[in-house]
Amino acid sequence: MAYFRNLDAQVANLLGLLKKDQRWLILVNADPDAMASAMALKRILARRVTSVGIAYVNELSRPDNLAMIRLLRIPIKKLIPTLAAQYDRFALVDSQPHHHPDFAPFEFSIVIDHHPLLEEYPPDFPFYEIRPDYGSNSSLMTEYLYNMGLRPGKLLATALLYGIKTDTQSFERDFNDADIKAFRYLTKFYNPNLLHKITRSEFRVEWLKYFSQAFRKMRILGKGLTAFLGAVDSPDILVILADFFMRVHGLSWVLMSGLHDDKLVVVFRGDGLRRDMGKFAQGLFGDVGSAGGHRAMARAEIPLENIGNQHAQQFILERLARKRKKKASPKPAAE
Ligand SMILES: [Mn+2]
Repeated sequence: MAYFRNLDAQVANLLGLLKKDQRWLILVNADPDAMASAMALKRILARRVTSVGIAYVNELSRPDNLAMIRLLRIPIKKLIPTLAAQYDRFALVDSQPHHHPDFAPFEFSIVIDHHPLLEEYPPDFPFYEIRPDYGSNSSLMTEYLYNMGLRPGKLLATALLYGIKTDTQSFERDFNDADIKAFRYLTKFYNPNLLHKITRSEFRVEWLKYFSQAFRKMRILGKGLTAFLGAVDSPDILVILADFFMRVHGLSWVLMSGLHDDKLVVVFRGDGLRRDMGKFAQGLFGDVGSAGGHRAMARAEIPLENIGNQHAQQFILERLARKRKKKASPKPAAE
């Protein structure tokens, strides 16, 4: 019994598309799983065609993504028309063409993905494999490498392992047996120090000033923590900080707020066990702005004109206090 499922028929179809004089460009909406998948496909295409490039369509700013590109030497470039003009065949991994407007102009010969299939976008490509039951596209690519007798080198194995790790949130989210098998298989080839370095690249130097602000301004309210940061360069920093403080033992919810684009942005994070953050956000700010989300994460955005002359921090604290008082006071006895 082979370790992975047999892909002889698919591999024959895939190889049937390749010709020596072709120049292939692999497109991605870059995240770790997509970049690892592109590296794997490049490995498959290399030496069978004239050249293989990798291009991304989104903004790349997450530190772990940047660390991955640098440490695993991923030759990825921003997609621009002059770059696309150098290629005559196009492939897409970890995405489908309707996922991003910049994919629309291309005619894809290969699509390998694990996102859901939508009825209104039936796949119609010379080669495709779309498997929504897979937790990560990297697992799918690992199966292809294995079936083609291609042993992943240290850098590729580390990339694929990180792809599986991020997409399955270290197997805390949906995954199947192939994801587990691929993960175990790749551990024979990867470099643990590289993986550790990429995993721990979580913050940017420019963000550290916000950490010191948050430590100075934070208030503990029972099992919760809140901090108002004033103006922030990007609301993303509120998300980073909220996730960071959720790692403190004993806290069950965190509320990080700041001002951006004439709005008060409030990011909610919870442990998903007690309070429902979506309802919490709705109850606190639903009357003055957009507010909502899931059990463990939510967000509110309040136009500053809805706050009036009040200081934003005061506005939040008063609403929190009102909520706590309401919760603490016993129900009035029936008359
Ligand atoms: Mn993916």
